[in-house]
Amino acid sequence: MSKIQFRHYRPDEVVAGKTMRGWLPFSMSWWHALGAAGTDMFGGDTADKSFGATPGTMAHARAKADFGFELMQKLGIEYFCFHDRDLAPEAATLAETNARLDEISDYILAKSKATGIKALWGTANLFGHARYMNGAASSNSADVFARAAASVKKALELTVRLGGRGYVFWGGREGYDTLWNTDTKFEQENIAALMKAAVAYGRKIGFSGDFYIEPKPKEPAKHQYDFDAAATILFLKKYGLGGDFKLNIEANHATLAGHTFRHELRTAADNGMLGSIDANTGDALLGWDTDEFPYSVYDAAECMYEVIKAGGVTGGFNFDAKNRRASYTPEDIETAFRMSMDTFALGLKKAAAIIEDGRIDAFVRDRYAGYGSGIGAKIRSGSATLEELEAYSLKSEPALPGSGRQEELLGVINEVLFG
Ligand code: XUL
Ligand code: CO
Repeated sequence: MSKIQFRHYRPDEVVAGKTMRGWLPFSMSWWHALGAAGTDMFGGDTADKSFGATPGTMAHARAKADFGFELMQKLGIEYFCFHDRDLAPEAATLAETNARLDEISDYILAKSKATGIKALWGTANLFGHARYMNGAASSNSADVFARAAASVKKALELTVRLGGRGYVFWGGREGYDTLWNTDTKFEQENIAALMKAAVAYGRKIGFSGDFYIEPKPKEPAKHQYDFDAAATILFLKKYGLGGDFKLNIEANHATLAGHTFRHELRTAADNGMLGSIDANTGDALLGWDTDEFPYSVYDAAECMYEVIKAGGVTGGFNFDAKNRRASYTPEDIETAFRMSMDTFALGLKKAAAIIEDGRIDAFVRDRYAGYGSGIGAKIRSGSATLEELEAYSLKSEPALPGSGRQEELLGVINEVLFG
């Protein structure tokens, strides 16, 4: 029994015109909650995630599902995310692997029907097996490409079967370590080809949700093609995938790219591509993907401000987060979820309060007021020529633009957040 209880998360409470549950479709990640057991580069598992069964067996796959559904029910979480590999261990052949996935998805589907808990999104693990050492769709081996495509096909079928809202591509090894052995254009064309084939097959089997790319700049590859939201959007538009794809923005990936989480959310939203969120956080002092449970109310308020402005996400908030190595008990898992769900609930309330307060939005609106009439309106309409703008400028020198008032606005935010 966790000592942390919800103080802010009330699923049916209406905030900014929608219930908390509507703004925050929370999701459990199968790989972290039911898989990650504390192993790091320097030591093995600290947590026991056998759930009373032998790891690597189908009995263990079922035991994980049992624990996962119990946890989600206890927390009021209505969605889960999965890789094919999280659900059942890989077998010696593809046919056998697929049979295992059929078996476990029967088991999960029965639980889903009984509880109403569904998949938020599914994906294929195209980075763990040795065959993917040079990437999956970006591999130099056409046989590996074909095998990756077969896994995407199966993972799409599982996603549809388990009611998934979305399907994710995270290109862990879709990148390069040295340009001396890599044809980057060739590889990206192949990635686009696999995505196009996935869209065609997904639509054929009745998948009506969004496909997502989850940007990440590095780790495990030194350079990953889906570096950040901007690079990913360019790729999607270049290959004509923009209609079927949106982005799954992960907080820790944003900071790895040298951006803030909020920057990535804004970039996605500006382009109509804010699909889903992998809710976690990194550590400011560590330069890698620590996948911590998010706890910063400030960051959550910034996130929810962007989400409210965008009208919400079409996907959800997947806790792509794991307990710290030294927090190894089952109680710690439940506590982590409660703490982070409450962080986002409070962040939502605070973001709504910032909007309600109105000072920030009014300031931003007024900051661009010069574009409301005269030469500014002409620029906005796209009809101002360089000759015209020169003639205008010859008449008078521009005054300094208005002060950005950054410190004042930060004070306003502190006041709304903390009183
Ligand atoms: C890795 C990561 C993945 C994706 C799904 O950094 O975030 O777990 O979310 O493949
Ligand atoms: Co993720």
